[in-house]
Amino acid sequence: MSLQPLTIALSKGRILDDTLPLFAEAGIVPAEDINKSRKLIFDTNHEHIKLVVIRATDVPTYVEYGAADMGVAGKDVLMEYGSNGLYEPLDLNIARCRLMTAALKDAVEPKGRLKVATKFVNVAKRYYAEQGRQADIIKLYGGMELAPIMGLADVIVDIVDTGNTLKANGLEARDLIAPISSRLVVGQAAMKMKHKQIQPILEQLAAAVARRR
Ligand code: PRT
Ligand code: MG
Repeated sequence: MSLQPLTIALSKGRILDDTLPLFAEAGIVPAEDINKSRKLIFDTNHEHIKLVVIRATDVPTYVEYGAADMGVAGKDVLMEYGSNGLYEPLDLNIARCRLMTAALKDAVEPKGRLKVATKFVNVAKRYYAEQGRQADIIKLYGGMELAPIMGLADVIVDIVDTGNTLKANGLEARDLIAPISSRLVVGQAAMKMKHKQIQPILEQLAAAVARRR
C-alpha cells in the first residue's frame, strides 16, 4: 500500500536552521541541501514526504487552508495569526525567545494612552486589553527598536533573546507577554484525512525533542 503524499511547510530564516537538525534526528532529511538551493519544494528520504520552505508568517496560512498538511512556525507567529483552524500538537522547543514589551531605559510610562509600536498588532491589542490599558497600536514591519528613540512610540512589543539588540539601542525589556518556541502545527483536514501518516511523524519528532531534554 503506497502512502498518500504529505507536505510539511517549514519557516525559512533562523527557525529553519534549528528545524533541519531536529527533523534529521527524527529521520526526515531533504534530498538536497536546502540552504544551497533556490528551490522552494524539496523531496526527502521518504518517498511520500515533501518539504516546502516559505516565509514564517505564511506557514499558518498554508496549513490552515490545507495547501500544506503540517508546518513548523514560531509561537509568536501563531499568536499573531490567531490559529483557529490549526492543531498545535507538539512544542519543538527550538528557536526559543520571549515576546516582551520594551521601552527606553529608565523612561517613565505615560499616564494616559500608551503608544505601542510593533509588528505583532493582534498580540499587542489583546495584551493591553487584558491589562485594561488604553493603547494605540502602531504597525511596523521591522526595526521596532527605533520607534521609542524617534518618539514614534512609548513602548514596543518585540522578540527578545539575549537582550543585546535592546541594549545596543538604549532600550530595556519590561514585561513578558509570552515565552516563545517553534511549534508543529497540523491542519484540520490533514488531521482527519491523513492521520495514519501524520501520527508516526509526530511520534518521531516528539521522541527527538524528548532525547534533547
Ligand atoms: O526576516 P523576515 O522579515 O523574513 O522574518 P523574520 O524576521 O520574522 O524571520 P527570522 O528568520 O528572523 O525568524 C523569526 C522567528 O524566529 C520568530 O518568529 C521567532 O519565533 C524566532 N526567533 C527566535 C527570533 C529570535 N529568536 C530573535 N532573537 N526572531 C527574531 N529575533 C530577533 C528580534 O526580532 C530582535 O531583533 O533578534 C533580535 C533580538 O535578539 P537579542 O538576542 O539581541 O535579544
Ligand atoms: Mg529577520
